Amino acid sequence: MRVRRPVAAPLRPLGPGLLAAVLLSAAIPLSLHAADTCTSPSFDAPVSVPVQAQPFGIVLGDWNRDGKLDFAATNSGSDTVSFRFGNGAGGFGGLATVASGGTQPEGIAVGDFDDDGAPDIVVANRISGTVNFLQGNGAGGFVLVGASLTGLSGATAVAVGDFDGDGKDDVAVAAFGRNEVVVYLRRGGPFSFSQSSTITTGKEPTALVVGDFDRDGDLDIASASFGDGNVSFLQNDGAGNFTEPFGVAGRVAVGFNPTALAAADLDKDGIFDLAVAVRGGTSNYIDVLKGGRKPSARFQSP
Ligand SMILES: [Ca+2]
Ligand SMILES: [Ca+2]
Ligand SMILES: [Ca+2]
Ligand SMILES: [Ca+2]
Repeated sequence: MRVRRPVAAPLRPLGPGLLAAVLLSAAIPLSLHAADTCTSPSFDAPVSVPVQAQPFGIVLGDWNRDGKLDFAATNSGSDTVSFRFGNGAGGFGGLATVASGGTQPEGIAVGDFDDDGAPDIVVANRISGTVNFLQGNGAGGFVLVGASLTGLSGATAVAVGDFDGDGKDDVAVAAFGRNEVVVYLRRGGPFSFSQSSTITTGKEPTALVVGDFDRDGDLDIASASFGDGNVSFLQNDGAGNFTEPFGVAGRVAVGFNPTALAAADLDKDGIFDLAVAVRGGTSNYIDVLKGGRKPSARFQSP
């Protein structure tokens, strides 16, 4: 099915995280519990929280571990990441700005890459084709880590999951310019990774989302390809090695220029579904792809 955008709001250049939030708000009723009688969900006027030039991606986390959600945003025009700290009432104060380690940071995700329990940040720098890490100290401070992942032409999206089940967070990168998703497993010390899989996807992968889409207990990846308008299912063998089991035939067409993905069990059948933001032409819709049952784990056409 297709969920039309409920209002004719112009699309601003939102980052993947923001767009994912929009996706889910469009797809899921906003009632939080049975007693909620809200029938016409609405939002107050926005409160603008300054960051730096051309913010693109955003991720939420509790950077200073005070129990209140904070955010981090990539600033694609200033090659930095901005951290702002929540007051628990929807306001954000404080400001820390850290270099992204490359040029035109876009994708951003959170993980713990040094096993200290404090959240760290991973950033995809599109023009430099690098993925860089910002180490959190658990008190709201972040420093750019020297080690990086390189050679990732057009790195535009990152996703984090423990793909091999060893308790250490691993990283998947969408390399837009290579038409590939590259998976790295953390091995050894802090911020040390080994490449495990390189999977050719559709043209220009631009968004990733992680979930156990085939329900076999390990984390899989869905990848949206901007250039040819489809979504690939990338299956984990449980050891962090990925393949596209149904190949080109298993890709689901979603329309011109998908830009963002979100995964949740939207129809409450116990299987992850996908919501896909489609930007191209006059599309202006969100595709909802229902997850299929085993053995065919591909997503169903919208
Ligand atoms: Ca906090
Ligand atoms: Ca950490
Ligand atoms: Ca792992
Ligand atoms: Ca799985």
